[in-house]
Amino acid sequence: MSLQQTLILLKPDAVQRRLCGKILGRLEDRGLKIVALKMLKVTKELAAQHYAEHVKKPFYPQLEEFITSGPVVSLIVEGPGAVQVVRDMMGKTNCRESAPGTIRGDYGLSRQVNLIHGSDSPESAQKEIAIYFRPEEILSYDSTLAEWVC
Ligand code: RTP
Ligand code: MG
Repeated sequence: MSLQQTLILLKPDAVQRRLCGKILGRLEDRGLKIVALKMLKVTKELAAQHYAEHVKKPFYPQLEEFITSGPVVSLIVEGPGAVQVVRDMMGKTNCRESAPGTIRGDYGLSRQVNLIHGSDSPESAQKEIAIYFRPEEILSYDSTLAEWVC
């Protein structure tokens, strides 16, 4: 499986509920490597760019209101098959239908207020990474200190 990068957002509910540390911990525990990370407020323009496929859907006004309602944490993680690995860790869109052991299944009950976004394909990942990060914000590094930590 090839090394992939994928775009993750810890949505406003994750920030407001102080769950970012737990969610980032799960991603790191799985072995995914954080190569970019920042906090920002999603504007209406950014929301429309990110969720272009949903802009015309009936639920978009609520999605826009939610995703622009407070700061998010945006990050890129890297790993073998990272796009699908993260999607599997997230669970289903509706938290109530998400299996225990997934992020949405363990921390959420809502269909819309669902803690985390992850790119749904390698193509979406490339597009979303370019929306949220400039190339110089994405770091390339070896984990040479890992042996010392162990
Ligand atoms: P995301 O894009 O945020 O990672 O979530 P997803 O792939 O699991 O779900 P998607 O279908 O792409 O929907 C994007 C976000 O829109 C909200 N949503 N509300 N019927 C509804 O009320 C509805 N459907 C979707 C959710 O916040 C979902 O994550
Ligand atoms: Mg999606």
